[in-house]
Amino acid sequence: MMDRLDVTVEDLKEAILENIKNQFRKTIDQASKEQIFQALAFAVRDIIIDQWIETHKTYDEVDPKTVYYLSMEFLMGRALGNSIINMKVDKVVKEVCEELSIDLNAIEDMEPDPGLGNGGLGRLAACFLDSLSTLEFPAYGCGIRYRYGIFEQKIIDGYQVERPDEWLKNGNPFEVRRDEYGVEVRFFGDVRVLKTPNGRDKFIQENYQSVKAVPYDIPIVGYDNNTVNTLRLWDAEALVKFDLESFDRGEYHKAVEQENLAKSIVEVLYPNDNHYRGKELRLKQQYFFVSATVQQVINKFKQKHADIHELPDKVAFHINDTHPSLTIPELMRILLDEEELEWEEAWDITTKTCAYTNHTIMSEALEKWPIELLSRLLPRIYMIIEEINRRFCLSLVNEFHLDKEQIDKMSIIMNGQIKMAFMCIVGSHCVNGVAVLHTEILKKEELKEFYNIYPGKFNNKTNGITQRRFLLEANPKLADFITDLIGDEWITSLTHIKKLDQYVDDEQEQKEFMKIKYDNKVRLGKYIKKHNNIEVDPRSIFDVQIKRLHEYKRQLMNILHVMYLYNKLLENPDLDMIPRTFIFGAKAAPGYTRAKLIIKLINNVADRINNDTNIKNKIKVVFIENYNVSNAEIIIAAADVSEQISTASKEASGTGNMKLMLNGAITIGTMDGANIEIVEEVGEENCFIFGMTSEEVINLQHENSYNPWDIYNNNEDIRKVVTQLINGFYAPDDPDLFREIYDSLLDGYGGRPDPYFILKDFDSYKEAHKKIDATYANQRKWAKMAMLNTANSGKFSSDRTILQYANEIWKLKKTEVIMEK
Ligand code: T68
Repeated sequence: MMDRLDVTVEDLKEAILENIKNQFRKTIDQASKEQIFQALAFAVRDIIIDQWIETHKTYDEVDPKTVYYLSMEFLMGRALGNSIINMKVDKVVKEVCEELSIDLNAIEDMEPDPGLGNGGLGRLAACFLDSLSTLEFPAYGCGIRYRYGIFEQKIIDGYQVERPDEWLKNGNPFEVRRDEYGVEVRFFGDVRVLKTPNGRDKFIQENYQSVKAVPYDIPIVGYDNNTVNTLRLWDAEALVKFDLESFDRGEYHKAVEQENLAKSIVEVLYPNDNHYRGKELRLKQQYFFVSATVQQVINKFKQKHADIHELPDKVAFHINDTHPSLTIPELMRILLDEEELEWEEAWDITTKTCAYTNHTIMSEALEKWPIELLSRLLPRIYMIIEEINRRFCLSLVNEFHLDKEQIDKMSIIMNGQIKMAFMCIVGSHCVNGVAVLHTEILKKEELKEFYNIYPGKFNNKTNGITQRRFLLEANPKLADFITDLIGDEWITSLTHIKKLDQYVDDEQEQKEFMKIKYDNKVRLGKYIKKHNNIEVDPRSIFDVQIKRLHEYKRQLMNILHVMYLYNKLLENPDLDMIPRTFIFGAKAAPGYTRAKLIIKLINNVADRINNDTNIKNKIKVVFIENYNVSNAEIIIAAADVSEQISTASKEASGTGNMKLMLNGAITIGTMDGANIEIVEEVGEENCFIFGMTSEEVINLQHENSYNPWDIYNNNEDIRKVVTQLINGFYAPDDPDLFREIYDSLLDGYGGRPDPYFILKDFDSYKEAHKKIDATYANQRKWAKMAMLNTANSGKFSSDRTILQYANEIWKLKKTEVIMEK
């Protein structure tokens, strides 16, 4: 057998055997699974490499405009299986594995899951890279090669315990170190201003510390084409390696300092999502990878172009949330201090080159760096930010005729802090939100003052996900089923999946669809048995909430509802209900104590319920340890119900909602983020929508009239559940264990009632769950609804999102790569 890349079974087999021999001095029978993984990964990399080289040769010749997607996070998930699928060598690989008696799944499980991200924002960046390559757009992902990614979560005695994620322990077969592209990045020191003979100010940074940034490139394989783009992750090294000269000059101290600086910068990913903590090291990380990227891009640009004014025609910098916002002053620094442009020209180039995506409206997530810190760490950058702000405030007076109060509200620098989102808006030509509702809230509430003066800058780009990883790879049975019915165009053009519509009433196809779901539930059941030692029944409803643990995402409301159901079953063990398996997967930020306590609560509830034989297995609760991209792929394929229950207005978009919908799970959700657009596509009758709208939430917040005690006093079911948090029902040895949660529901925070309105939405949540039960009883109805969810998920492909970014923001042209034979 031979495929379109001319990879034959014989060639691949030989490559694997050679790799095992040369790298490990073994035969295949002697090799460990880890070694076979390495051998296969290197063989696959060798197949990728020719297309990778050809892609960059093409870019070199065509010189197309290229996007540099700057992100502190890329939550890639495993590369091996994905590359095999995107290169369409999966059949060849399978055959080779059969011939060599290799269990491919077991081998794929040997690959560490590169977790260089926290959650939605990092995974979105990864989906975007897949779509950019598949759509043949010239692109780089630019980020940090963290030694340690997101921590590995252990559950010990019901508590989350964090372990370091040593993903690079055995090396990374997919990365290539590119020493030749190393650049220097400078921190600290002073800025001296010199007057040049022609009267210009020249700014010289002195007494600085510096590190060398060295890129490691990772290939991003497009689906069924020859495009292989690059994820460029920067590593830090000491610039002065204990050289004798510095010893002689008595600079031993400095050499050690630079060594430590380099080591610490790339050491670890900050494990907070939707939360800002003003840590110096975090700011160093941000400037480190931003400066390295911008410097290297300018170097490359200048090799081909004499006129720096053409930069916006060839380069787009995309700022993924404010974390890489220093792109703006760093580009200004290079244009002013190195290219010696005038401020106005430099500013024109910068704003035309940069665009910014906002991912949150929650105030605790907005980055505001203290002046003291930023000006000490990055003295020249701070001067530039001050000048950006001075000119911006001047324009508010002269162009927009605003008064002092209005200007104070909008000033980038205020009260000793620098507001990074404001700088991004001022310094970019384009600002986007990630779902229609989110963008509207930005324009009308959160950033309305900016929208008023720059209405043309704001636009929406609803998030998307890649169907290649989250259907084709994660759910091969459903993928085959779909392809058999309607062909395989959906793989690169997800709107075609709408053709499934014609089968949703077909009893035979409904049965087949449900059989596939059942098989996927059996697969997840085995995973749960292995990891949690819990038996789950694949005939029960698999009700799934998988996402970071955050109060606004309301895992607490979910578990309170489970507690309520359990109370009903204790009252009446014969209660007529379809058995339900509640599945949770969530990491809490290590410093977020309340989130960790909610994990403990879920696990205590699980323990009690799973071991209660009185309730006849009608409820099971499973907390899946260490939720990550790899186990997400197994969970998503097996879900019947998708919990998307954030307090309306708080979830910017959500993307898990899209992955689950695509796999035929039905959403129970609030009218928040992209849920609204999901409802629009699939119809409200094919979801279970409940709770306050964002308008109601925002109004109630403004009125400040919410009183959870009224609900508590008037609703017996709620009172019982809430009381169980403090009467030892779920913590007999320590009845006060969950008191903090009890207090948060009733008394809220520092005198303000619970801003997530859990008790307020509880009843309508409960009703929505009742409807789920009744609907599932009618298997044909359920099957139809589930199929309609899959059929109407076409809008939520990241291919659609990326096409919009490419056409409307970055102005990229598709650049086809043709392989020379
Ligand atoms: C998420 N944000 C949004 N942030 O919460 C989610 N934050 O609604 C949206 O779908 C997704 O972005 C993609 O747009 C995050 O995931 C973070 O992870 C994060 C990390 C560091 C600092 C702040």
